[in-house]
Amino acid sequence: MKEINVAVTGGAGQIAYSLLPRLVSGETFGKGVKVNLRLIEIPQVVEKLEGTIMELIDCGFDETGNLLATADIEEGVKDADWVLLVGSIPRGIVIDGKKIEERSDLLRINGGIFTDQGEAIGRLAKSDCKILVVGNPANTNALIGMTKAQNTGQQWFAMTALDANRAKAQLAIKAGKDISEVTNMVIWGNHSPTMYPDPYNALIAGQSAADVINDENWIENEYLPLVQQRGKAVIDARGASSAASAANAAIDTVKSVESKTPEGDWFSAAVASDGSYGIPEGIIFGYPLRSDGNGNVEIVQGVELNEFAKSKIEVTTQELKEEKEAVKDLL
Ligand code: NAX
Repeated sequence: MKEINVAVTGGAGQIAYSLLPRLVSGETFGKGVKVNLRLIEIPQVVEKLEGTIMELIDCGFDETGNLLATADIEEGVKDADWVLLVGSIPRGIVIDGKKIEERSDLLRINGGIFTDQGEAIGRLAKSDCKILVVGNPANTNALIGMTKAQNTGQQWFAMTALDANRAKAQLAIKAGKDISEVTNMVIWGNHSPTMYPDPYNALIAGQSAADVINDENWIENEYLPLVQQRGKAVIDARGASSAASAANAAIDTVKSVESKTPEGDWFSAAVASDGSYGIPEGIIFGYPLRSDGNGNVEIVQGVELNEFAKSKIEVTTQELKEEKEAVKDLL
């Protein structure tokens, strides 16, 4: 059986609890591929992972390979084919008597984590390793990790697939169509409330979703805030942040990278800007992407942006530039 090595940080967290079984069940990397899973946690929590490992064994999947729990990032990412960086410090945590509420404090604290993790990945993971950052602030964490990794064969992504799935679902509901008919969704920019979910280029049964819905007021004043604030709405309703849907989006992203993108479609994730669409280089930006199914992912070119889109993209670009400025000493 072919074997691959997959490392996941935040292994004892709530997203991981939904994510891990699906990584080793054959669903994500395919039937007949053994998945060796390394679960990485902070030292205070790493013992709990023994329970998670017991449960993964008890699932009895044919594709489950070696299972390892570690607090040592180097051991965790050595020879990794995929690294899913889920772990991070949440907003609201108290550190040294101070409640961490400001995005700038969050950026700095998490930035410190991603410095070490990025360096270890660059040095020890496989030279064609793919890295998906889920932990927030995902885009800027990915920027820090990628910068420290200094390994140009490796590919870094920040997750916007949850936003894209949310954005598709709301279009389908509004249009009264099946979600399977919604394609070509892209989340431009940052995984934050400034993101721009693009209903003009999204298609419903091959036609612009905005044309199908034909309600500009709804799109601009209801749809965008609904998608942008969906994470908060879930927290308010559930008393905890999105976990099953976030895990599902991480799996969607891995599958989208690993398999050939259907003709004419694209998928959504944030990658290092190469200047496409006038976005400055040196930030991790949500783009429409295509994969050839052999590990090569490219930014789709030539997507038309109307004035509304351009104004929204300007705002999210500005936010990413400011985030970069806030962590510039870590880069
Ligand atoms: P939890 O707080 O349940 O779990 C996080 C886990 O990470 C904890 O067990 C913690 O001990 C661990 N951790 C912290 N620092 C670590 C380190 N240096 N190395 C290894 N593990 C470490 O959070 P959960 O609900 O699982 O969410 C995880 C992250 O995903 C958060 O940052 C959250 O904001 C982010 N999200 C990102 C989304 C996206 O679309 N990109 C959506 C969902 C989610 O909000």
